[in-house]
Amino acid sequence: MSDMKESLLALRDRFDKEIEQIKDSDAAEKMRVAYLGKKGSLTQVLRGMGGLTPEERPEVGKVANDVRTHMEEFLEQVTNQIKTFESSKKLEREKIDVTLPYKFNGAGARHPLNMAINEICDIFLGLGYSIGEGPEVEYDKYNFELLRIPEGHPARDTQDTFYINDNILLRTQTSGMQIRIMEQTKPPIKVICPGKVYRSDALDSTHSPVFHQIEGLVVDKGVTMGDLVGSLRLFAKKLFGDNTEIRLRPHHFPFTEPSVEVDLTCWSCGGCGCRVCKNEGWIEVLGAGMVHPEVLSNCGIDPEVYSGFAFGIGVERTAMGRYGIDDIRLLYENDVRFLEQFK
Ligand code: 2U9
Repeated sequence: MSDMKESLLALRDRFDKEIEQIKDSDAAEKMRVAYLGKKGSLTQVLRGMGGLTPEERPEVGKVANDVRTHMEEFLEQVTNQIKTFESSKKLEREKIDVTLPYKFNGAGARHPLNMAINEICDIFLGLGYSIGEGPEVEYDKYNFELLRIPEGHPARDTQDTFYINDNILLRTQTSGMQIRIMEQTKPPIKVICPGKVYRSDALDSTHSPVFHQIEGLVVDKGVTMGDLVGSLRLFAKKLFGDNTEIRLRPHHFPFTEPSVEVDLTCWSCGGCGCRVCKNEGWIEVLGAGMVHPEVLSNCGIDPEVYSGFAFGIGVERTAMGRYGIDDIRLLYENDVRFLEQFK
């Protein structure tokens, strides 16, 4: 028994001498493995406990535990000291002299798409709308079903998208958010929903599989087509100038009735006809209509009591017109030579 106790105390002395020499945390870790690890010296000595009598075991066991605790505590203390020392050395090495002269690389600029989104949102905020944002990964129900686009409807082809599974997809319009708002809020509702939308389209100079929309929704008692026309007219004038007029053409959307496509006076020629408007004098910018009564009731709003209008603005198209950009791809390439022009 005394042999084992001696071995343990000798081991502890050896440990104490060795740990004095430690200079970094790697060496401390090596020591921990060498003494306390599975194949470490202390473990080796303890293996000999099998040969002790039951009376001897508690006494040797206590010495062994004391030695182990001593080693663990000592190692922890030394490791902490080393870490503090190492991190203060690192901080010293990384010290930055903020008084050194620097090279100014110039301030960045907002992306034209964000500029257009901000400009459009500001106009509607000024008209008393609030802003709602929702998920880009959307349930089929919110993107299609509740908007009167059931499975097999032709609009599913024109708005083909990327499916996560049968029920979940990348949204093709931000309308899902407006549906959620209608489900959760009692009218009056006056909201715009800006955001990224996805369609299974090939990239060319006017199309992109990812683009941005701002959709608006107003629901209240007695909302009419006249309110829609007045609001869009005001919006067009604020965005493109006081001389801008709007023109409505009948159209069809499953979620609005009646539905219209809305043209604005050409921002390039003011309506006389030019290359930009293909000599029409008008440019199509958005779609709109009165919210279909079935869409209202799908969301728990009584169409006998309430009515509403909705509109959708393509941000890319608006930004391209507003800032004279002739290829949609320029908006996604992030070429600094292009972006710098918007400073
Ligand atoms: C609800 C009900 C109706 C939103 C609308 C349009 C017409 C429209 C296009 C504009 C350019 C899509 O990005 S684009 O290609 N949108 O023409 N959007 S009405 O109607 C709604 C929205 C929400 C609950």
